[in-house]
Amino acid sequence: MGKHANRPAEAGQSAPRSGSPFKWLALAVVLGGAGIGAAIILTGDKPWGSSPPGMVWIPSGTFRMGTDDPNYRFEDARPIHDVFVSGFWMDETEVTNEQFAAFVTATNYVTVAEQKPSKEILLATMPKGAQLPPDEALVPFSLVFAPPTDEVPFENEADWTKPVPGACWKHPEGPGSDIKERMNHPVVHVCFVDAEAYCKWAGKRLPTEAEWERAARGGLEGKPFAWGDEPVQENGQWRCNIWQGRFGGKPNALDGFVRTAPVKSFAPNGFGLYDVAGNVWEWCADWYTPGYYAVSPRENPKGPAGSYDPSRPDEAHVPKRVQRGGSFLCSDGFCARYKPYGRGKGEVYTGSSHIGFRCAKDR
Ligand SMILES: [Ca+2]
Repeated sequence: MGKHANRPAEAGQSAPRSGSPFKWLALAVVLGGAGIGAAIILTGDKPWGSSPPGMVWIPSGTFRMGTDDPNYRFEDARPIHDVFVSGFWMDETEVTNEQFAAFVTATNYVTVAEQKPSKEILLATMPKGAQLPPDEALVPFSLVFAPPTDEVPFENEADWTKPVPGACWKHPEGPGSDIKERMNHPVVHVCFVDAEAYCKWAGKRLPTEAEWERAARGGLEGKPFAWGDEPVQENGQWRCNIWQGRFGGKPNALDGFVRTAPVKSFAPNGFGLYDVAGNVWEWCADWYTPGYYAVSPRENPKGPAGSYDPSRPDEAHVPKRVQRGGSFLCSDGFCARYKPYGRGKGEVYTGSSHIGFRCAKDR
């Protein structure tokens, strides 16, 4: 026991008396601290107040990013590495036609697919050796999924997507098609540049690839699917909008959808996010390189300084951003990248009928 343990209060110092306001102040501090502690346990680091409309809070945390899945389609998702991601807001659904229409109405924005292609952009983004088309051939167009009548190699996209003049977000299959009955479907035919423009208008931003994967995993560790371990189909019930059967021939859309599905058609993941598997690919903010995981910072990685895609030597130089989540064209038989660790990539001025996005927002 210390020598001053029983020393009386020195002159000029009054010991706290029963009923002193200091005691109640101390009690308030203790209880207040306990309350804050309980609130942190109950809500994570979610900001106080209501959530931005249509967004959910993804709490700060460290997760295991990437996979050791032996499928060669996931070679660029190795190695598994720990990544810390600060909390952020994430759109619970892909941006819908209705939401994108509101943006266009407010801003008169014209998407890249609705504009005559510029020669400068074409020169920067064409595969090596490709010839610039004649000027009269430079008309607005986008790439539309054309179901192949025969079985074709999935890897050769030209066999199953066709450039369609006039195809754009309002006319997803080209002139004559519209979105009147699809206002709650994800917007498509939006390139990276269009997605960024929407985000800026909405006061949001595209998620980083690490944020996207953290969110898509729904708080689960090392699971093969956004919903956990259960197979993608059980008793005829599908857990997401992907492709069924072989690729080619008549589509057999056993999940109910040959192309896009209305958002929220399938159950959300553990964080309350819908359609992080399948439906449409989603643009992320990061440049794409296949080897990034080996050198990635372990805290809030933002991607490499530029892109490089050696899987397509003729277009390795073409600037590409990451896409995530897979689309209605994925299947375990060919593109299995609808899994939460699957990585995709695309040229920044090119959209298509199976690419959309969702937004993130800082606290
Ligand atoms: Ca489907």
